[in-house]
Amino acid sequence: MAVVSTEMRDRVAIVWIDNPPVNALSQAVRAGLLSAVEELDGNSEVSAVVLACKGRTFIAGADIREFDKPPMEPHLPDVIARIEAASKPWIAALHGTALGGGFEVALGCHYRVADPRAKVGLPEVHLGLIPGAGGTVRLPRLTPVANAVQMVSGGRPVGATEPLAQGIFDSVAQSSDELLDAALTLARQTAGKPAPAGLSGRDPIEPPDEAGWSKLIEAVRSKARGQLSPVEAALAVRDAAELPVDKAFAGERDRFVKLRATDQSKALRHVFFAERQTAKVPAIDGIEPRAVNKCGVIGGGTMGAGIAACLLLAGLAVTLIERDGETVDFALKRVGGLLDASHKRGLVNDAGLAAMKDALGGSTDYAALADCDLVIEAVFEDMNIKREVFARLDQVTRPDAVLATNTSYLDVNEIASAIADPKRVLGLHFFSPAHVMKLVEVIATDTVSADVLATGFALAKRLRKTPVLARVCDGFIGNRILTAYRKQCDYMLEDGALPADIDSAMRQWGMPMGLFEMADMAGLDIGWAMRKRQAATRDPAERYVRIADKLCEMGRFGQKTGAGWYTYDEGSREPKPDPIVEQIIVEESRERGITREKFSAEQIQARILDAMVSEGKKILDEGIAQRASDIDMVMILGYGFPRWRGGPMFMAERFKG
Ligand code: 3H9
Repeated sequence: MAVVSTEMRDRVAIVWIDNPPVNALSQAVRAGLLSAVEELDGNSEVSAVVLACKGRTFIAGADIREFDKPPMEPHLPDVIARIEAASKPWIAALHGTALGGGFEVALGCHYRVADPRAKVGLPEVHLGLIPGAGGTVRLPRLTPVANAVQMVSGGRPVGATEPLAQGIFDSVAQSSDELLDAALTLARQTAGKPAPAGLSGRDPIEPPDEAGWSKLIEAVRSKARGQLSPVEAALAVRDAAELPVDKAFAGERDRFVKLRATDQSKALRHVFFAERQTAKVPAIDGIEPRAVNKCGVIGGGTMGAGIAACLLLAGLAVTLIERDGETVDFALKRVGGLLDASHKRGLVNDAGLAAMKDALGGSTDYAALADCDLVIEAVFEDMNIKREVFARLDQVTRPDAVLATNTSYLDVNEIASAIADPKRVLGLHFFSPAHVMKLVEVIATDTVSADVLATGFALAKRLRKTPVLARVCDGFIGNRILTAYRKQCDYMLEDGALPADIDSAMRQWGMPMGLFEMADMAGLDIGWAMRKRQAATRDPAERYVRIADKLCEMGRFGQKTGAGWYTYDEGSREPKPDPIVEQIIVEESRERGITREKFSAEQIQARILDAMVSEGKKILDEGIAQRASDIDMVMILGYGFPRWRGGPMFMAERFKG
């Protein structure tokens, strides 16, 4: 079956692209398109051309897999230029997501007709690139320049009804079924007339003045936090608005080719495929997950409420269990508040919000979970309490109900052994806030059955999260690496660094926040309680840094007490370095007989990365993670590791030796 074929409807030719799964612009598609335009231009029977795609989407872009290979002719910019120069009008019929090179092909066409649900966008920045086939030049000639800057530097696809889509579509079909007819109607209206001038022959729309440009580009730069491509994308649009069009095309191509060779783009391409790889688990390949409609959540604290909101937002019914009536009411209000916030942000409409609130119930009685398909426990991190909860669940739930714990580091095998049939127990480790964070670690116990594990993955997908498989160990993948990261930071404090040195080095590295700022936000008391519990079993030979304990002994628990690693002015969350903390740290080094040495930001970053990588390697060797790229995804999605660096394991592999 040819990836590009032509069908005649009266005097209109429909050029079909059929290259599953997403109609990417492989060499065969580009070659097919080029010969179609040549052939149809020379065919006097044809008066207009509709370009449409089979399957779930219009062209979703260049074939990303080809970026690591030598470029092959015909090149996309030439194919698009040829379409734009066609003697007959070309009409793009857009459905699904017309992205990157796909949208650029549509911009080369003379008209664009859309399915009401279609989205168009230039997401190349997410791959560390900018559009490389005329997108930055043609888009600001179709929609105002400021909109074009936002679309190319932000990368977010837009639908027909969004203000950002202004000017992009010539018409929007009434329904998906009517898309082809709408495109054919437009084709007939234009039939016989010469193709109108292509976008590259027009003027840019509403270009900003010098001050406007500085403002636009600065806004992009500050949001990019060290990533190159968003800024390059904005600069390319500026060139497109200010330079002759052929220079703008050449400049765009030049930036694209240079960015394609950068470490950032290689890292982001790695992340693109790594993110899709996580759900590939041979043990559950072809296994049918159990049906999940009704869920239970035990515990309505921050985590439990977030999980409940996330389940409701995905259309599932939730019964929330708390210990007394007052706590149930409080927890339900908390969940309601999260749903209201989603409604306010436009993520849910009025009817949806009402339906979700109807689907939420609360109880103090575990018997209310009798008809649940799946229950997630999110109570206090204490093995005895968790085992008690599971023993109670064993009595009330259906024998085929899946039981999950949201523990972030406890032994899930031990939790599972609290029930008669441990095959139905697994870990689902959400990250806070659970209804926002994309990561879920799916923890496979030694006893879990394949269909229960498959249910965990299917649920994560339904919640639009990225599931990563981990086996049981203290902290699984993410928290185990975080512990190694934290230890390294503690060592550096004793060896000569201060909290602000470390935090600022990690911010420069691209982390949204430093470790000590994060600890102050989360509260130092929880970790302190855990360290006290572990004191008896701690290996006395292991290096143990006492600074955090000393701060806690002084009642410095972080932001909530106005002081922790930093100090905070009344009502402020702005961390300020505190001379008292410095004094404690310096004294501690002296007591340990350590001569303090200054660390550069690069040294701090290198020590932290090394710590993450060496823990990651152990995690792989022990079979806790399936693959190195899964570890990268955990660190990126759960802990703010900069996406454009590709994750610690990618960096170790790329820069080894
Ligand atoms: C570009 O266009 C550069 C140009 O400006 C200039 C060129 C000169 N290539 O995501 P899914 C695979 S840059 C190759 O699970 P969904 C994907 O790996 C490109 N493969 O589906 C997966 O494979 P597998 C700009 C691709 O329905 C399968 O397709 N475009 C590509 O959840 C299904 O994908 C983009 O950045 C590709 N372009 O989402 C768009 N796209 O089954 C990237 C997908 O083996 N794509 N695959 O795991 C997407 O955002 C989503 O795939 C899309 C569908 C929204 C389209």
